[in-house]
Amino acid sequence: MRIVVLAGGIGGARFLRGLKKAAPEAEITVIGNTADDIHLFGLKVCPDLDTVMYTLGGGINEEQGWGRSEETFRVKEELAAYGVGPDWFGLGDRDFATHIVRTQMLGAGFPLSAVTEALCDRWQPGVRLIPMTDDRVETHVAVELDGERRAVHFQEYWVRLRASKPALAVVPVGAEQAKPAPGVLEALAEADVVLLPPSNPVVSVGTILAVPGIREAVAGAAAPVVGLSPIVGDAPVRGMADKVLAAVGVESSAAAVAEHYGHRGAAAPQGDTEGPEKAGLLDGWLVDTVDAGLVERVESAGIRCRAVPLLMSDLDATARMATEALALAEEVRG
Ligand code: FO1
Repeated sequence: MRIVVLAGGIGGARFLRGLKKAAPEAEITVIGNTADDIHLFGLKVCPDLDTVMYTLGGGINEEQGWGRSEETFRVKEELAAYGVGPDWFGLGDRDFATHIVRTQMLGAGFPLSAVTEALCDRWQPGVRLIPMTDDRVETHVAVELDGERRAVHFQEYWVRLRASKPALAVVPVGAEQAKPAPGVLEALAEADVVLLPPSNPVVSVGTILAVPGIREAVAGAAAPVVGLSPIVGDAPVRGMADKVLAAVGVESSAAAVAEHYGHRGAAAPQGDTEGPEKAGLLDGWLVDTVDAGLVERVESAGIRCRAVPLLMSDLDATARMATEALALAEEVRG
């Protein structure tokens, strides 16, 4: 079975570990978000690609969900001693090696997709990891700082500001000019199942869908499309999805996120984002058992909905979620 997953960082990576356990025979292709990417100290850092690669390859710092295990920070300390910033982004010594190899290969003319494949040769994540695009896309967030509206890089918003201020706008800069990376559209066309994992619907899945052609490829896929809510109760399981959901006019609820993605048979509601009508994506949607009361509302939008435990408390729990998602995909397969 060929499964394609549009994944962001920590939530998506943890889900993928469960999916691999639930479907060990499946051929999994991950379309990874690259709009979180940041250039630091002359290096290109790809947080979401690295989180998937390290998590599935066994090198992740488990409690953080990002960065390497057994990390040290000598280089970071030396950079600070030179007064070279920023100091708010925790790059460890082992992690620096990944960014050095990546930047060296990019500098030699290899596209990000080829670089990612080369890095995965070492980590053997057990999935095919393709960046959403080989072109540069970076999410910037508009916030009010010192009384004026400023655009900051997503990582500065997320890490330095801790998403402590409302996001007035979230813009994947460069998305309009970006092209899907080689293999992305083919994987979606050939998929037997397409999954939207519990990643951030705005700054992870949303940015992947912002690359021209990808949203249409998901909406037009022969495969059933099933998503898992990143919101349980009225709060994100992890991260600060609610902060950026507000920026696109979506309430922080499992039903609102499903409506935001839209039902595959219809156009997705625009919310307060302008622009051309967007194709709806979902055939099925999983909400947590605490949100069982929302099943009817999601189904009234034409999206088949089931309430199952969605807390990825351990590998078995995550594998059960993945199994439920695959079962729902079979149920809605037209
Ligand atoms: N997140 C933090 O909250 N603090 C950090 O210092 C930090 C450093 C960091 C370094 C490399 C990397 O790949 C990820 C890092 N992250 C950090 C997480 C990152 O902000 C998020 O994983 C994604 O961008 C959101 O999914």
